[in-house]
Amino acid sequence: MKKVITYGTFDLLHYGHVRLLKRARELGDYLIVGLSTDEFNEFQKHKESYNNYAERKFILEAIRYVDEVIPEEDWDQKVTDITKYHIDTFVMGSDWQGKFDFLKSVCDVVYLPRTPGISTTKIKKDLK
Ligand code: C2G
Repeated sequence: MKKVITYGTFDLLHYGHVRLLKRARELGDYLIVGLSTDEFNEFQKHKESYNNYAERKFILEAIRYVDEVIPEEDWDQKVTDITKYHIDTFVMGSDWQGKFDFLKSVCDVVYLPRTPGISTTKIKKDLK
């Protein structure tokens, strides 16, 4: 079984997120999402999500492309996760291009083109 992992906040889930998850899942047979906790968002990513961790996890688990959701609590947990979950491929959107190349020593690293014209920030702004 080919296992894929990706990480993110996935707040106010939108089609850009779902397109990422779909394409990530298509790279293997099982997709794990490392979901940023509320604390990680607040203190490490310095961004606040509209949906809290439990709500974001509930929504992600309803997505057909997602097989498992684990907490992302630290920038440095990726190598441990990749080993612990026997991950073959690490995936991120292209806005992270190159930022995780150090993981190439432990798995394949794939950056997928980010979906233009949609973001959680844009949704919040457009709804004001
Ligand atoms: N994404 C995308 N297209 C968009 C918006 C987001 O492909 N229009 C992708 C991002 O590139 C990312 C994933 O969807 O791969 C989740 O996006 P965010 O929730 O914004 O994740 P981010 O805050 O970038 O956190 O350790 C990694 C971080 O947790 C990533």
